[in-house]
Amino acid sequence: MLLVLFFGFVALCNCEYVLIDKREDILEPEPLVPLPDGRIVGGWPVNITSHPYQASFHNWHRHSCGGVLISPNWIVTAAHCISAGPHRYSFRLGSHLWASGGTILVGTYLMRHAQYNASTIDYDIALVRLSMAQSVVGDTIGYAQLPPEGWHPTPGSLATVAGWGTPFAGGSLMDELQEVDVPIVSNESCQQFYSELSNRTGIFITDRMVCAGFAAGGQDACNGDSGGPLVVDGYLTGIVSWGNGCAREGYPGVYASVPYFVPWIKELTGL
Ligand code: 4AZ
Repeated sequence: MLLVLFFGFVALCNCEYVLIDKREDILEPEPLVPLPDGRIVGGWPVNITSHPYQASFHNWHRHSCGGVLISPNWIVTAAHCISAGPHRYSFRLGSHLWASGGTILVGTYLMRHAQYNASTIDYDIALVRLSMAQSVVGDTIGYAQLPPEGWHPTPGSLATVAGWGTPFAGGSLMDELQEVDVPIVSNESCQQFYSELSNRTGIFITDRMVCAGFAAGGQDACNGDSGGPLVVDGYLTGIVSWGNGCAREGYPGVYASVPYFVPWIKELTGL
């Protein structure tokens, strides 16, 4: 019944996001495409001051994804990181350790992009409105900078991705924040890398995605890094989304394209 109401609501309001509140807890989470795990592969530990906008997104008090603080009231993350209402989630900011330090925030509204599609991993972006405004704290908590409209990363330019993802299949999360540098790959060549997989799975590289990685692999984001930041020239450029495994030769990491979503983010947040 609630399910019917919910979909009716979505259909009627033609809204740009799906507001997930407690009522929708009864929705079955859509199955995610099984993705191999790993971590920030080939990276190094960093202090939070290198990424003061980096949040650890907790599900029942355990790190499950990354998140990015973009203003006093808003965190950006991946849509696939959210499958229930806000009561089970919290965010740690201002610490290079996901399990301690800094400060804990909670969200009042979780907004997955209305066009998010779990089968194609398209529109894999979500906004979280915080229950209380978070101001800048020294050099440990700050806001990521959104790119100006029309800006796009140049293929080949170096991007930095950060997170607490696990080190290998079946491994544990990293205690300390890690980062790694990976070059931006054009969507055209990324689609070529993924062509066989695309034909097999129906998951294509869309305009809502940006890719980064070395052709030979070796450095990449991985499971548990999802929702976290990819930064180019000081601009938030991507949100960790998916990939065929991690750091594999011929398979760049795939990110939600922040330049594509800047108008959507501005519209919803009023930034
Ligand atoms: C994941 O499962 C995931 N190598 C994130 C990023 C990548 C792969 C998997 C990219 O969250």
